[in-house]
Parts: sequence; C-alpha cells; structure tokens
Amino acid sequence: MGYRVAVVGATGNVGREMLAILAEREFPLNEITAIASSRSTGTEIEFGDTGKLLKCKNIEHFDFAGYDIALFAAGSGPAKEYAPKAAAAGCVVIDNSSLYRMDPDVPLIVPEVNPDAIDGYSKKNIIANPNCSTAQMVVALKPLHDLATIKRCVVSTYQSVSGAGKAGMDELFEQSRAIFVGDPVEPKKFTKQIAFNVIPHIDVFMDDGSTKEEWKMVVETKKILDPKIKVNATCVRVPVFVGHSEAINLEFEKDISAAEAMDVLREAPGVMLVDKREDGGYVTPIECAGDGATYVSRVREDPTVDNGLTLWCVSDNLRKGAALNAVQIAELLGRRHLKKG
Ligand code: 11C
Repeated sequence: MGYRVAVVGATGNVGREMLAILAEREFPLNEITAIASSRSTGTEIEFGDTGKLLKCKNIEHFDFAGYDIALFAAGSGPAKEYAPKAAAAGCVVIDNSSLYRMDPDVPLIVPEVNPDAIDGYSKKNIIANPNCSTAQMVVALKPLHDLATIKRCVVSTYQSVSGAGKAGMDELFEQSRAIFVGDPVEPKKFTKQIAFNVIPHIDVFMDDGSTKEEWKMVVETKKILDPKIKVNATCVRVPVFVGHSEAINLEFEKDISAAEAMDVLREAPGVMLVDKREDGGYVTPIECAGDGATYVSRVREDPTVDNGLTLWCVSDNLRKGAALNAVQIAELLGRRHLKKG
C-alpha cells in the first residue's frame, strides 16, 4: 500500500535529494517516477541507495493522471507551465520554487511550524515549499515565538553555493582550483569571485535596495509563522558547498532568558540544540551537511534591547531547506488527506 509519486527536476541538486530522502524514510510508494527536461530525458538517476535506477521521463509528454503526489524541484518556469496541469489531473503538487509561495490559495508549509495550514491545499492542489533560508529560521523561531512572542527579527545569512544549484558548486570548486594553480578567475553564476570571498547579493534586486532573497525571508516568515513579526534580512553568499548559516537577533514582547530559550529549543521538533559555550561547542555547516535537523547554537541574551536574544542557526539547505521539507509535507498530506492505493 502506498502512493504514486513523481519527482520533477530529478537530475538537479534538490531532485536527487528528494529521491534519496524518499528512499531513506521508506516513504510508502506504489510507484516512483523521475521526470526531467527534454535535455535530460533518458538519464538514469539512483533511487537513493536502494540500488534501483530510474530513467528520467520527459516533462513535456508526461501525463500526471493517476499520480497522487508530484514533488517539483525544477524552478519557476516549469512550475508555471506544468504544476497546474499536474494539479488539474488530480495529482497534488508540492513545489519547491518561489512561484506559488505567496498565492493566498496555496499553503506554504513547514510541518514543524504550521501543519494545519495544509488543510487548504485542495483550492489549487498545490502546496509550496519555502525558501531554504526561511525554512530553517522558522523551525528555530517557532518554539521561541510560542514562549515569548517575537516582535522583531534581524537576520544575517551565510548561504552556501549549493543554493545556486550545481552550477554554483562547480563555480566555487573551479575558482578555488584556478586560484591555487594561478589560472584566471572568471565569475559566471555569481556576480563576483566567490572563492575566498563573500557576496552580499542573492537573487535579483528589488526597488527598495533589498534583494529578492531578503524579501522572501520577510514575507515567507510572516505567512508561515506570524504576519505580525517584523523581519529585516541581509542575505550573503559564502564559499561553503552545503549548509546555510544564520545569525539571528530577536526582540520579544515578553521577558525570556537564554536558559528558558534553550530549554524550549532542546524539546522543539526539528531542532538540535548544540550550545556548549566552549571552543567548538557550536555547529558549523560542514557538520550539518547530509542531516535533517536545524541546529541552534550560541544562544545568548542581548542586553542592548528589552527582551532580546541572539542565536546561531545552521541547516543543510538541500535537505531541511528543500528536499526534506518537501517530503515531510508529502508525509503530512498522506497522513491527513490521501488514501493509499
Ligand atoms: C539560495 N535560497 O541559496 C536560495 C535558493 O526561492 O527557493 C532557493 C531559492 C528559492 O540561492
């Protein structure tokens, strides 16, 4: 007994992780189908470590009728063209692109934070997966908000190159190699050299001088967690392959101590608190890569404001930030709304 599931964009960083996580979590499947662009049709993709190889089918000719769930990790263009077709065929789309996130008829879900919002999925048969930097942040913020009500959140991100896809990872690798052997460095995917550098620019610029990545953190946090929370974000690309980090400063309505915050974070779903206040007693991206948790470290009071806290948050952007969250949404949808075939 299980579901018929399609993964769209199966050859990309996130699509491959989706397949690996479906296999790892033994998602109940009657069928699993890998779908890609016409360019990648026929490419064989591993279904996690099951030993099974999936031959990619062409999205242009694919009929979603009879499929229960389609996990889309193909970007906004294919989501615009094919998600409504899949949804109209009766298949629930869980889309990782930014296209539908702010649509009032599309739930934007992080299962540890706003699971009940999934009940509105049938208006469009589409559920949106948040941006990676938002997903990990709201997992860390939820228990603190429940305890003392967050008024304002100021976040600076340190985002890995895998957020920009395989091309971003290749560029960091290639530039690092070029610098060591004395070859010229040419930025392609990023606007400036990323190797041995940081770039305060992710996604396109908005009219107010912020970037779309920063805007997404503001509006998605409001939609998922609480529209009353004020968010100010600065998003920065760093020369790390996998794992986004965030320095988060919070102002609360009620009094909250670092010890109280740590107590609720220790018990919170999806959170791993690692905060030893000693050399190495915190988590860095290299340690979280391949893992599903949102790690929180460096929790401390901020004496410069009333009821202030500062913390450090790290997670695998391809997993909790994308593929894992999408699979968790599929699990939640299955538990609440779908019948196994
Ligand atoms: C990055 N967060 O690190 C982006 C990638 O809206 O889903 C994901 C973009 C999105 O570049």
